[in-house]
Amino acid sequence: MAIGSVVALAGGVGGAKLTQGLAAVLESGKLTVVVNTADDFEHLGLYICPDLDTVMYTLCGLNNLEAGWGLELESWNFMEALQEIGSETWFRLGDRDLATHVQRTYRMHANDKLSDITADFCSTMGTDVRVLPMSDDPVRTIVDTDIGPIPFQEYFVRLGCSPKVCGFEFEGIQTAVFNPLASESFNAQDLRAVIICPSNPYVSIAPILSLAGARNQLRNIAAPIIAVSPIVDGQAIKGPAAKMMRELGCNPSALSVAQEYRDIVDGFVIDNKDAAEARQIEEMGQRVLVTDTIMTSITVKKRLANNIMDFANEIQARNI
Ligand code: FO1
Repeated sequence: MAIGSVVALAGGVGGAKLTQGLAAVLESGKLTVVVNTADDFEHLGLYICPDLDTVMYTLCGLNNLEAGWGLELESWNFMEALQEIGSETWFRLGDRDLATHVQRTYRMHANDKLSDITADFCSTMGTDVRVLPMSDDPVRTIVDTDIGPIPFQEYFVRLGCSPKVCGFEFEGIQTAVFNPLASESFNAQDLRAVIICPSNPYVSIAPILSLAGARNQLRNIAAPIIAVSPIVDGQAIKGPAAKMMRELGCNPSALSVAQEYRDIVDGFVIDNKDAAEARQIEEMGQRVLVTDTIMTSITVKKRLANNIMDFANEIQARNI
């Protein structure tokens, strides 16, 4: 059993899987997950937080494995009824998942903070992991593409990531405040490691690191910061990260991801398939762990989480 607290930065599915492994190997109550909220949007009057919900549902063992988002044991009566009355149906909200969005929207209208609503959901759904939105203020990713700027969910779901990407904007990032609870967790006396999960570096992790003060705070903490590559063998494990990299003129590789994080990361975790890239990453000043990073079962998730914590201890011991 690992002693001390750990903070993970996460986006959707890849991040959620690693947090599940970490939650299983760390002491109860010692994991904080800071989650990207720049994918959030208002749809049909509802406040939708895809990454927060994916992390929360996964940690509670309630996630829909088949879809990769939403709740297990889902039914789709609401969507069918929407279709019958000629409403938009490109973004699919399951009947059970709908309850989360309705309750969240209801509480947001009553001026409750997203952090408090998320904490209440986590406690009622059954996890002691502290799941924190990166900010209580709205930040929205706009994808700059060859056909113009597109709000993130329209790009991702409605257009199936087909437009060619030329950049990203995070609307609201200048005024949004980095969640003070996240900031506090970086300063915890017993902090053992900060882990950047295998999430999309451009649209999941970059919004978190772009909040005023977040990147600087990370540069100054004593505990090791370890990132896990979301790219394995030139492919994203899930999602459009590799396609985005190619379109931005960057080779899709673990090495390219390591370069994105070079100013903050002490250790970088790559898959066995990318072992040949280890030397170049080490030459950039990062320590490298080569291991199995494809999380196909809870056993692999736990093994990866344990390997990352051992790696963090090793880095810490050498830095003392
Ligand atoms: N992703 C899809 O590809 N299609 C959907 O219809 C869809 C619905 C959806 C509903 C609720 C939710 O929380 C997530 C949903 N997602 C859907 C996933 C999500 O939009 C993306 O995977 C993330 O934003 C990227 O991390």
